[in-house]
Amino acid sequence: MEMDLINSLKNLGLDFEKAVNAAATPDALEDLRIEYLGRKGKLAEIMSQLPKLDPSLRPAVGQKANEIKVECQQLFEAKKGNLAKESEARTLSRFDPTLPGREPWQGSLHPVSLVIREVCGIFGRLGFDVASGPEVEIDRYNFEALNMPPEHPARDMQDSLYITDSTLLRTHTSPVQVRTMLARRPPIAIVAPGKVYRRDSDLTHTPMFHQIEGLMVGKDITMAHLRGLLQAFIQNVFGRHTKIRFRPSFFPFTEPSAEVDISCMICGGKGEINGAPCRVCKGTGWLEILGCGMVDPNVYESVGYAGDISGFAFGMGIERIAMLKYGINDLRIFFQNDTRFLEQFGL
Ligand code: 2NM
Repeated sequence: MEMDLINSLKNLGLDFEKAVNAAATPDALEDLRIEYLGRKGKLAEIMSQLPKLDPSLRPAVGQKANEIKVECQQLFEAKKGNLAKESEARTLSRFDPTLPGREPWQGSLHPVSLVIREVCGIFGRLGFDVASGPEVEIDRYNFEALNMPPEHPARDMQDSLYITDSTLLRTHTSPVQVRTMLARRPPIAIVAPGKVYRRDSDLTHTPMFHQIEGLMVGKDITMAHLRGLLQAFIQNVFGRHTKIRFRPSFFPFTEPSAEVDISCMICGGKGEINGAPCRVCKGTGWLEILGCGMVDPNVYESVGYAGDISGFAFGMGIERIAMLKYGINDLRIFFQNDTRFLEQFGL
C-alpha cells in the first residue's frame, strides 16, 4: 500500500512533466496545473488515500508527496516563463515600432502602357495633342474615308472583325484622325494611341494589339517635316545615335508612302556581332519600325477639307516598339498577365 502510493506519486510527477513539456499555450498549461495540482486534482486524490495508511508509514509518503508537488510547481513556473518569453518574442518579431515601414508592392504599368506614355510624352512636347475614339467603329470611318472603297481587300471578313454589316472593331486608329478632321479645321497635330483588332492569330500576330498613329495637317507641310519629326522621335526613344531610313511603300491613305527603318540597336547597324549575323536584324543592320506618308487628297476630300492644305500621317505598333526597346522576343508574353514578367517593369 505504501509503495503503491509512492509509485503513484512518482508516475504523477513523470506524467506531469511530459504534459507540461507538450503544453503550447499558457491556457493549456494552467489547465494542467488544475488537473494535477488543483484542490480536486490528481495529487489531491492520491493524498486522499493517506488516512488509510498505517500512521507510522504516513510521514514517508507525505514527504514524497511534498517533493513531487514542489518539483511539479517548479516545472510549471519554468514552462510558464518560457511560454511568456516565446509569446513576447513573437510579438516583437511581428511588430518592431522602431523599424521603418515596409513599402507594399504597388504594382507596375504594363510595358505597352509604358511605351504609349513615353511616345505620347515625346509627341506632346513637340506640340501634338493626344486624341482617342471608339474601338467599335463604323466602316465609313475605318475604311471609306481612308480611301478604301467597298471592294477594297482590307475590308474582307477574312481580315476584319465585323459586329454588324456596317460596324466593326477598328483595324487601326486612323478613324480617330478621320473623326478629328471632321470635327476641326487645320492646323491639326495629334497622336492617337489605342487598341486595334485584326482577324489574325499566330506566333507573331494577336487579334488585339496596340497602335499609335499621328497626323499633322496644315499649310506647306512636307515630307522633310515628316522625316525630321520621325528622326527626332526615334532618337528620343532609341538613343541619339540611331539612324533612320525611308523605303518606298504603299498605304491606301497616303501618297507617297514610306516604311521607316532604324539602325539595329543590338549590332549598332553593322549587321554582325563578332563575325556572326545579328539575330535581331537578321544581318541587315536595319529594323522596320513604322509606316508613314503624305495624306492622300482623297482623305481630305472625304472629310470636307478643300484648298491649299497638306500634311503627313504615320503609324506604329506598340508591342513591336516595346519588344525592341526591352529586348523581348515573344509577342505572346504581353497578353498572358504573368506577374513574373509584368513585375520587371518600373512604374
Ligand atoms: C500608317 C501609315 C501611314 C495614317 C493615315 C491617317 C489618316 F487618317 F490621316 F489618313 N492616319 N494614319 C497612316 C499612314 C498610318 O500606319 C502604318
